Amino acid sequence: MRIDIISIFPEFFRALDISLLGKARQSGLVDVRVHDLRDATTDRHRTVDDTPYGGGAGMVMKPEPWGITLDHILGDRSDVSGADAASAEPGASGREVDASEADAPEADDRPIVVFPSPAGAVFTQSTARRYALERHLVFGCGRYEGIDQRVFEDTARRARVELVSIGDYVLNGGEVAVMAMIEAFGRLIPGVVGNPESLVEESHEDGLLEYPSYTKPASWRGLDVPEVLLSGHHARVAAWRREQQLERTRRVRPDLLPPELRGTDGE
Ligand code: 6GU
Repeated sequence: MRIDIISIFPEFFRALDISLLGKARQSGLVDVRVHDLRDATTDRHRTVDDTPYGGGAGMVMKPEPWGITLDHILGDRSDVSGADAASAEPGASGREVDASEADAPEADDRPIVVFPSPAGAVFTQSTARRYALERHLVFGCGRYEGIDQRVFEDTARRARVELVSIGDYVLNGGEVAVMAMIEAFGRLIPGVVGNPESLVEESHEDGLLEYPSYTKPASWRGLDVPEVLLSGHHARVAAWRREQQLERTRRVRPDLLPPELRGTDGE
């Protein structure tokens, strides 16, 4: 998988050299390239922002450095310029298509360009599963009050554009959000985690929160590991864990449960 990241704080992503994804990069499974948006500026001050048309507080990121950087990452625009880009779809190009191809349009293999934004759709485990199977992801980290809207429109001419939020709170920029997203989907890339079974038993994969875990010693500071876990009775352990998952999810995240499992005595 190839991952490109555009940011005015490229040093931020040095953390990707370590840990799980660092190993995946060394093994050649993942190719991460970080781009400094300011490298695409031409003025002495390497300006990436300007005042908003129509007035208002804050600054808006200028379109030109974004266009130059995205052109570099996505390739030049020869495939969409000239001929009408909107008609560049299977069957509209004048070449012959057989019936099966015309009936079932092929999967969209264009890169996904993700713009982290509190105004985006919320990133979930299902988004992570989807990204983990992509061939090429690009992350465009905005700062200030946002990016000139035309950048999204121009990018959508040659890529799948997604505005994505990591939750209902406001960050100063997209960098931390992108790190969170990469951490979530990176471990789901086939081959990155040694034991794929460790992925299926955790929070959110089955729609419930994780059950509590214990290790030795069996008694610590007067606190005992639940008896059932010492029993060696696999069916009873599995039932206890399921009950714990349900209880925990009911208490802290009832919104994750289907209504019939929700109960009435939440906190
Ligand atoms: Cl993706 N970006 C910013 N700036 N703030 C956020 C966010 C993203 N997700 C939640 N808050």
